[in-house]
Amino acid sequence: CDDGWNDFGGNCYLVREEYFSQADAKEYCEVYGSNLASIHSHEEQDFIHSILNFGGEQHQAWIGLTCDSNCMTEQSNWRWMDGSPMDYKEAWGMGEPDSYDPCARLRLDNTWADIACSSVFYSVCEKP
Ligand SMILES: [Ca+2]
Ligand SMILES: [Ca+2]
Repeated sequence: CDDGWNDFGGNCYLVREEYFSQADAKEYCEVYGSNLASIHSHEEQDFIHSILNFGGEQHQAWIGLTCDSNCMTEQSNWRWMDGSPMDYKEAWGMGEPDSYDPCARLRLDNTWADIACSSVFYSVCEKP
């Protein structure tokens, strides 16, 4: 992987320590030939959570979780921005998704939760 990127399972991950909306985070990742991270296993979930632990604290961050319609009622409408299959869904937080906002992040407690897309967080980019 390039400098500053973390290697896991053959892919490279970057934690961007700047507060972006999810749309701005997506654009940032694309500039570097990557996407907001997609998560396909408990191991990948834990890895991403681990690289968000630095400077003495755990951080939450945007991942590439988005939704096109009925985001609150249809968990199955959620998808990964990079087009990869939604084959791991166990990380949704209790009761999530629970709002109409089509953006979700990885929280401090290592679960996913939707939130207003204009919220700002660090972000995790991923590329092959
Ligand atoms: Ca991935
Ligand atoms: Ca929520």
